[in-house]
Amino acid sequence: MLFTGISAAADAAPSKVLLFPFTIHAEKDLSFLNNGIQSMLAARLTRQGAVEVTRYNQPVADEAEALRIGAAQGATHVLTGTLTVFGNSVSTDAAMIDVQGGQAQVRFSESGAESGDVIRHVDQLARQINQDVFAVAPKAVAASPAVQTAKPQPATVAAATAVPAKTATPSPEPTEGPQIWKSNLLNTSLRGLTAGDINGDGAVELAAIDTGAVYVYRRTAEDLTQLSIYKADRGDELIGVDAADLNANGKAELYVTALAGDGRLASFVLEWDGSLLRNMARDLNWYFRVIDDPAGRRVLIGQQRGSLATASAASELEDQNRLFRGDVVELTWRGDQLQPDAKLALPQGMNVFSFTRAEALNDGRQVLVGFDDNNHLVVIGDTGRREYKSPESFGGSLNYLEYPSGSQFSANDRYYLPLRVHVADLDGDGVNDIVVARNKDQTRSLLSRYRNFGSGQLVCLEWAKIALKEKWASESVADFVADTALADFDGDGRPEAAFAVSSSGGLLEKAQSYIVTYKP
Ligand SMILES: [Ca+2]
Ligand SMILES: [Ca+2]
Ligand SMILES: [Ca+2]
Ligand SMILES: [Ca+2]
Repeated sequence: MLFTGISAAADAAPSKVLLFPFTIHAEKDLSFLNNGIQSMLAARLTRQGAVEVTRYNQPVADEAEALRIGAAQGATHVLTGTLTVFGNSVSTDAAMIDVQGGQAQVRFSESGAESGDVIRHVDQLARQINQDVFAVAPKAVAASPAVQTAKPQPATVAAATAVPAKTATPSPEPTEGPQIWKSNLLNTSLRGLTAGDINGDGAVELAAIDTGAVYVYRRTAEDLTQLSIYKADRGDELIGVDAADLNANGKAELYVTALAGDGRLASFVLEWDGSLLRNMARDLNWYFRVIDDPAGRRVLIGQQRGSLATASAASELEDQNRLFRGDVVELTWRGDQLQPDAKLALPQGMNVFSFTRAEALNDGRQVLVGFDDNNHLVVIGDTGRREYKSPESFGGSLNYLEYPSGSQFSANDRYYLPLRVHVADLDGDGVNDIVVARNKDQTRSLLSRYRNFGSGQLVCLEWAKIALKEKWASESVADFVADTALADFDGDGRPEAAFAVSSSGGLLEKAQSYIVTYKP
């Protein structure tokens, strides 16, 4: 990987902290905790132009080894620690060592009676380092724009579309091909996937839906651990799931779009209450989607569903349009009510599911990127003009809404919901990437009735002056990619991609799914 030789921050000679994964002594595998610890420490210690934090992704045997690596990497400080968990008791020990002098400037040792105390310890550790090493009073830390106050995780999740990596901090990762993690097989057909810190422990969880339930999983070294399940009301069909911590309590809510048996929307919102997913709101006539706004904030948008009860003699297109009624609006909480707020200016024919908004062309402008009815990627500029349409198609889902057919041959037609488009800098080169799934099928139109997918893959694209060029693609998997999500699963400050692979669910096919995380 190449770096520009001189960074703007070099004049101020910032401190460079090399942060090592904590060594964890425990009866069970708690390595996932490192994600949370590292993101918390990085978020709390980083100060623009003054303190740079780089994560090293290999644990070290002792402080001497950490010092050797730190010196080789040009770090001014190394930060190492251990976490010891026995039953319910937990002990956190850490050292912040000055590389030049080889002396510990902070030695931290705390114990607690429950595993949640780790978060408090890490918070104290960061505060002590800021005070004793960088002479920053706690108040000044909170006021610094470079430091996220209190909750590190929402910031990490928000990084899913932001444009970071403008610093010259060298990436600690070796560039040796993608890191791919695959879950065990799940005996259901997943149709939606999202990620966020759902239980507020500082680490990212996965949330997935099939038609009848919401599942929350923790990603462990080689498996998924199911933390919770929420069964939808009988007869309801789940359409989509998104995560965002809009009420800012450190726990991402799950915004679940659901269709009731009578054809109305019965969408709902869940939040973790410490032991289970609690319903915060229900029976809402909103299709939900979470996107990022120009400031990198997670924003909930929604659109209502029209009435399909009466079949009409109107044209097919009008019937299809009745699936989505009115404007796409931002939704915000007022008390315990979700209320429509600012309206989003969208070109004709786009609905709440068909786009994201980001600096996708890397020219400083926020543009809309989404799928047209034939699954071609389109880029819409601020004037509403289409600036680009991909010659080939991407996306493709088996998730559809039915509407009364204009044809005499069938009662209902299907509108296949578009897949997500993500914009983020996945490889950390300072240039935004566009990430989408590509499922290969025989019938490509969103309006055709039957579909079957033979293969699917994840594709990363980058704007190259006149067109989107393919930067990399995952290997193709049999079956299809049902949904995708971006989140920082390994806690290095940059998002990885996750996707759910489902069997197409033909008559003779057993419903099966698995989840993959993919780091290019
Ligand atoms: Ca979590
Ligand atoms: Ca929340
Ligand atoms: Ca990039
Ligand atoms: Ca990451």
